[in-house]
Amino acid sequence: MAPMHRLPGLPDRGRCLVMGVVNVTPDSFSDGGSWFDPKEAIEHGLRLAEDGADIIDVGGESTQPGAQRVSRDEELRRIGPVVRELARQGVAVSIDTMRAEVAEYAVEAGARLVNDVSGGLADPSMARLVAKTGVAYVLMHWRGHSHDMQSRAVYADVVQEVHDELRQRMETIVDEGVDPGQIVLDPGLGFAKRPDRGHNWALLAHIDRFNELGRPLLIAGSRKRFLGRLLADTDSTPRDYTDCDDATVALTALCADRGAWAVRVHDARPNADAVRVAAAWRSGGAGLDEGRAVDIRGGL
Ligand code: PMM
Repeated sequence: MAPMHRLPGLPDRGRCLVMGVVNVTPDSFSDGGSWFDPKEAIEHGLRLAEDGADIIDVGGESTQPGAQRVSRDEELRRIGPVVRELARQGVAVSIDTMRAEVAEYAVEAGARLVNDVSGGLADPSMARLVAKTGVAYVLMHWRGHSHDMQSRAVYADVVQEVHDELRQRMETIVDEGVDPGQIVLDPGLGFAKRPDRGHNWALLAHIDRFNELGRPLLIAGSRKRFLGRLLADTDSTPRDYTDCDDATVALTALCADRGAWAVRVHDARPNADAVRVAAAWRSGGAGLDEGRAVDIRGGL
């Protein structure tokens, strides 16, 4: 069984954590445009926390396949008020950014986790910033920016290559001064992974291999295309992401049972239920008083 990990500044609830997504973007894959207004984004973050999300991940740049980059100033304008207000209200905020300057601003505004989908490759200053602040850091497997990442999804053995590339990135940022205890690893479902080649399912089937790297794992499959493809109609039309939340919950339960540290999801409540079911399942009921919840609800 994978060990439970403690990360600086983040909750430890003895179970898989739920990270709720707030994309302050007009163009993210599943919630782009929904919370583009800062007030609505803040309300949405608070609602996710009330629904049981332990961490709220705020992003100002879409990374869906084909997406173009936004400027640093625009990214700051989008995430600034949202990070600040959620942190002020006691929420554990994660900043989803590839830019060290944005991460620095967010950490000063109260963010407790830097979620970098590029694993430090997009901005050479990122490792230094993470080392300097001591903040927890998600290092995701990444092969290039979204505009052409799917052309880089060429693997002889996807599990081995993602594993080795993650290990190498981890060694590099540790050489640059990051404490290994700050690092969370993420196989990067959907990022240079092709739904029609089974890459995402191969990675999920081998979560144990990634646990062997000795660091907590974040898994982010919520509403992604490989789920829509799995649930395609008889005419092969992929199911729309709006109808993939039940599949996401199933994935959450399986990842939590396999020892994932956290899952990143768009809909908090059913996934918060799923991680509690998995915790009880894993423990065989140990520590559960009759009639009491597995643990206190996260959030506020
Ligand atoms: N995926 C998206 C955005 N941020 N962060 C991590 N660590 N891992 C991911 O797989 C990941 C991420 C894209 O999904 P969205 O557009 O639904 O937010």
